[in-house]
Amino acid sequence: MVVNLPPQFHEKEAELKKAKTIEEKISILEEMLSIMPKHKSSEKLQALLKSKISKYKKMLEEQPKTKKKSPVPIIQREGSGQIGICGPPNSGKSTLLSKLTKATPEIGDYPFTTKIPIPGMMDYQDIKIQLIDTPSLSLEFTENWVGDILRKTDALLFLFDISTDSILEEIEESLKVLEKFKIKLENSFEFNKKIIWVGNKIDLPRSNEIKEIFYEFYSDKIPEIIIISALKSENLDILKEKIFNSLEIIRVYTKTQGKPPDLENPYTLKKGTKVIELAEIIHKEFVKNFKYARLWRDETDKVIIAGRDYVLQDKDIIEIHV
Ligand SMILES: Nc1nc2c(ncn2[C@@H]2O[C@H](COP(=O)(O)OP(=O)(O)OP(=O)(O)O)[C@@H](O)[C@H]2O)c(=O)[nH]1
Ligand SMILES: [Mg+2]
Repeated sequence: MVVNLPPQFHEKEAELKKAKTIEEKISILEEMLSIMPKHKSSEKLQALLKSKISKYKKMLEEQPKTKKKSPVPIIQREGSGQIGICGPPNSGKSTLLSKLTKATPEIGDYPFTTKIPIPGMMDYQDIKIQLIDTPSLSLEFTENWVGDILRKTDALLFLFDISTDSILEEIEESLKVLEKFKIKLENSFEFNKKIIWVGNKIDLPRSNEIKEIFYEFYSDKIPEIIIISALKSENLDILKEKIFNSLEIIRVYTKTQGKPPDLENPYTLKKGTKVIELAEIIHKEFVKNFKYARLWRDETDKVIIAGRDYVLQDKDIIEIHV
């Protein structure tokens, strides 16, 4: 039987021959199917078109996905606090991570060496603090997931090169990225996160002169800056203390009656935590039956008798009585 096909059908047939992508072919074939007359005599042609469509759809499914989205890295939180190391390209972020932790990030004398976040654990006295090395802050290249990681940290360590002539431009651009990430507030020098400002590469001769330029522009905005050499491990002990202080945490050691305190595993708590809040963390029963706590402070033998609302301090030793 002869099938009477409308002229648009033949136009589409011509288009189909020129179509380059599978998607285009499918869409043209579907159009052809919709415009052709549906009756007994066209059944064969309909079936042919349908089988072509399903063949192309199958090809499409089997095609390797070339434009795979790169997975967003996730960092598992560990230790007593989390610090994000961020800043302009080539400032020494990865070098610093390698000096403060056992991590072995790639270090290069060219910008944008670091492509993925690298965590490492820093020992600070008897606790561990997680540091995360991140790709440098650039308006053009930094991906949004860097912002997600930085926003989740407890504080940021902003590391810049204090020996480079382009210090002001570099800091300016990084700050714009932090603004884009909603970490810096718009049109003000305020941040919704604690920032530790660190100038690196003090071992290089130009650093003394350039440090003055930095102070001229930023001393009224940034009250405290720590100057280090990551490469030569200069001032890293001071920096570690600042990192610990930025977390605003305290360590409290517990003891049971008649036994020495457990000095190995302190509880790390937010500054301002009360005795009863620690009791609740240790065991719910302690809250119900709490009578008082015996507390030792400042490494003296003097015993403090503390009630529920007594505010704990770093390095307190506590014995809870129920
Ligand atoms: N002189 C000197 N060079 C340093 C210091 N810290 C890092 N460098 C050098 O600076 C270059 C960049 O160091 P990286 O640690 O890779 O810097 P980064 O900030 O991680 O760089 P990106 O990941 O590319 O943003 C390397 O050649 C380091 O050896 C320092 O304190 N003094
Ligand atoms: Mg790096």
